[in-house]
Amino acid sequence: MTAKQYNAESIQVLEGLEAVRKRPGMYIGSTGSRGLHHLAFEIIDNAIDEAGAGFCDQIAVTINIDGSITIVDNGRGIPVDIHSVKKIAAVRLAFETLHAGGKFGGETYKTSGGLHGVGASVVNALSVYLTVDIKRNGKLYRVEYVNGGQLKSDLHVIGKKMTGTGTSVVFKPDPLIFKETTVFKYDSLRSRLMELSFLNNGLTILLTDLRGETKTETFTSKNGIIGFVDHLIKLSNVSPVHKKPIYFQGEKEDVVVECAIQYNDGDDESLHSYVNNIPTDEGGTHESGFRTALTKVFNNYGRKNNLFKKDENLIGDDLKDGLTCVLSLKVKDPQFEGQTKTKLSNMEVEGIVQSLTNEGISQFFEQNTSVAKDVIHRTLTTCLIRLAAKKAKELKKKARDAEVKALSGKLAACSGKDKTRNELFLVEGDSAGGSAKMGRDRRFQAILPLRGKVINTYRAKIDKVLGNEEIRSIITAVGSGVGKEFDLEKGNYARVCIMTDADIDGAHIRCLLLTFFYRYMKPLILSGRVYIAQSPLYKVEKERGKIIRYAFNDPELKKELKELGKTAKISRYKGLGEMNPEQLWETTLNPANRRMIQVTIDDTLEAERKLSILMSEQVEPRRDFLMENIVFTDDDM
Ligand code: 0RA
Repeated sequence: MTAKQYNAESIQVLEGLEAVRKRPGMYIGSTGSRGLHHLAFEIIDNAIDEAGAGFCDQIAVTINIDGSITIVDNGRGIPVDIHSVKKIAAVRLAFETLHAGGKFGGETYKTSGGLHGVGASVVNALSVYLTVDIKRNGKLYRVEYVNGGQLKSDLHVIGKKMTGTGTSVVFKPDPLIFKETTVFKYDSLRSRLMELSFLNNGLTILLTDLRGETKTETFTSKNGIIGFVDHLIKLSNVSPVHKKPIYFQGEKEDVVVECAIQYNDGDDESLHSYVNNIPTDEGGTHESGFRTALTKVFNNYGRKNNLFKKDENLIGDDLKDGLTCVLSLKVKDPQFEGQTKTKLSNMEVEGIVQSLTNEGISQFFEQNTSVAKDVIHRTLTTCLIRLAAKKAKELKKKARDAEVKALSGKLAACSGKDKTRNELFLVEGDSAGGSAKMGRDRRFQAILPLRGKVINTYRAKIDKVLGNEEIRSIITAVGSGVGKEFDLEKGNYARVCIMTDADIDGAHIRCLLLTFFYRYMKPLILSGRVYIAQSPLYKVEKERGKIIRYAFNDPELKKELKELGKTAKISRYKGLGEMNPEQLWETTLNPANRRMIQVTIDDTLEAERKLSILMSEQVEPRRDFLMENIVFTDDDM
């Protein structure tokens, strides 16, 4: 640059671009790999805008050996005429001035993309070199910059008698700015370029990588966003439920809407929305207007054509399962909000999209009745599944409520709410149950009398087990559920105590209950919450009841008799029912005196073996086991 070019204008330009170099993050988000690719997308988006305006149908992106990148389009060529006020070429204004008043002068394009719309000057400011070649007016022009936007050669003609028009921009990101990496990733460029080719019908995009072995791909979508939907469906391994995709486009108050929809047999929703080619991952007003209209149109069509039974009605969620959709908008002055600034917030867009969608799909359905039927049936399936699940849930709740109600007639609940203290006693028989109800400490002890025979759960099928009334009462009272769904956390009690008579029937019932817990509520045993209540076998009285002692077994009885002497008249309890409430409290319920045995399983395999002997249908091994392991008194025999 010669000294005379340093006028006030060029000093201003350099100050502007210097600001970008000082705080690049402010302009491109980050100086990592993402920011690096933003540079390329910024230039690509300018070419896309030229295509969107209808003047360009080919864009070529080439990653060069030196790490620079070239973007060529066959558009009109950036204007080269001298600006009347600024006295420099228009192309120079675009590459040297920050926020050059929209893209290349305000009203040129109806809508324009650009990731941040920061402009070509930011790319220039962050490059070690940047060259623009323009074919226009039959000439080839060139302007060159180095070291962050410093003019190396002003716009000059390098070729004459040229045919065609277009623009080529080549730049190499500055490693002083992009310290992490200056390497363009082929795949990052590839996926965005493919997306752009789908979004801009009729546009062909070439991607070439000259680093290493030359690689080239061409992206052309003759079907626009219909091709996009097709591509998405093929990627996700599902099958469409109708052959022809739903498609409509429309324009209202300067908002252009284009949409393609295809329903498939999958469960997921895949909705991709764009505003001016920018993905709106967080949705926004356009998506909500679209969904509202979609639900309304489907319901109207279904009802009008008698596809619904009278109380059937689709809700928004019913339309999501199996939906693959691309919604692309062109909006003049898009406003973005949200975490990642990808949520459209223009309020006027909601109603516009809603009415265009309404019209577009209604019309499409009218002309494609078999597609309409297939689509409505697909969404109706989701609707019916939702209604069935709701009904099942209601029935389940109803059944549970009935169970709790039935139980309330049997269970004497405790008044305290402390689940870490409360105890449930499963008591054999109604009369002992009655005494226990009266004798307990009702603040923390609950009593469930067991009336009938408890089912043998060792061999019975699960539905039979769960159909047994006594078992159901126990499950409901314990409150943790059963089997695979057992959840210890949900339980109502810190202890579940089995309280049966000290005879062979009592032993049998105890065995059946333990088998049930072992099979269907194993964590209850493993967490040490199952107990066996011990009640005394003998009462030893002296001096007309002034002295009362209890013996839990024969050795204890002998000991008491030794202490109290021969005059003590002895009584043997035949069952729990013979004890009055006070005695039952004193001997069996009162935590201060009672002798409870905690049920443990030291060896689950051994427990399995014992259970199989006890519960087997073969009588012999069971009798042998019982004879070996249970001590009977004379009365039992
Ligand atoms: C404004 C006006 C005209 C062309 C362009 C912008 C333009 C910009 C870019 C950026 C990349 N490629 C581009 N191609 C064209 C021309 C207006 C006219 O010819 O009348």
